Amino acid sequence: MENILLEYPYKNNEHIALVRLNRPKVLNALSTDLMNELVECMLELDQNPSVRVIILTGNERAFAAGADIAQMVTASPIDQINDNRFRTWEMLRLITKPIIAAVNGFALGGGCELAMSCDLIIAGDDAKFSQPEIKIGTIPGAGGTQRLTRAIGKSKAMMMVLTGDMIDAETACAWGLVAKVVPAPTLLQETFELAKTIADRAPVAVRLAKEAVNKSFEMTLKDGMDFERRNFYLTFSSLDQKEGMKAFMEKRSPNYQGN
Ligand code: CO8
Repeated sequence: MENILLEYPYKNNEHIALVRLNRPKVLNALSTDLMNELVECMLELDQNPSVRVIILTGNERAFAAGADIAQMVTASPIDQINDNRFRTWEMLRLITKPIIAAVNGFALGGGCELAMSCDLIIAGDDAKFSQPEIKIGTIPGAGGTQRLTRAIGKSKAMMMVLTGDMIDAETACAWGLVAKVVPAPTLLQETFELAKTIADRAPVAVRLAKEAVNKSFEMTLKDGMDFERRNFYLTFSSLDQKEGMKAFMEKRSPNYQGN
């Protein structure tokens, strides 16, 4: 893999993997090759029973400055259909383990959309978010008009999508796009601490909870409540639920095995 780097186990923690976008010369522009490698890596990590949380990051300057414009500049719609590049983006939805986007620097266009495809975003205080496609004569294509609108509401999403202008990390947090802002140099350490906390929770329940929250984007409230109830019942078939409640009653820490 040339375009991404995998650190696993991350900081000697076998439950946590760090995936780094690695095209620094072009601010991690998301080429087809990069997206293919990213999805392949994510699917493998999802299959690894030891991995409980995945961190996705870029570098200090950029999480990712968007889809690779060089690949699109002369592309026809048919080229894009044949390239089938959205297939990889769709496949990210198959990952069952939590993915935390750790964003320093630019998260623009497809970069912002990739961060939003993760389960939550932690931002360094120098992070910048935008959907700048309008400035280059197109519109978001990987969820920018949909996920952003759900995250920050119609009026603010319209402002971002129609102007293409950037917002800073504090604004992104105040608007609900980002879960937490931390000093940029501490981004990976802070994200690691969060990942460890999630990795300490019952893994089966974590997966079912992720699935249920994501369903809230796709279902009516009634259907979502039904879905949640079924996943709630399902947790009672796990040994981890027995261990979690027993440990509480015995006033000790639970020891979850992920089954
Ligand atoms: N694609 C290709 N190359 C890029 C990209 C990009 N998105 N962004 C930056 N680069 C390259 C630059 O061309 C430059 O290369 P070189 O050194 O060879 O000239 C290098 O990265 C460094 O960039 P700059 O010199 O421009 O650095 P600055 O600090 O001056 O500016 C910016 C940084 C503001 C981030 C600027 O680079 C910029 O505006 N980049 C483009 C941002 C953009 O428009 N992104 C949206 C792209 S379209 C998109 O994402 C649609 C998604 C659709 C779904 C995905 C389908 C696959």
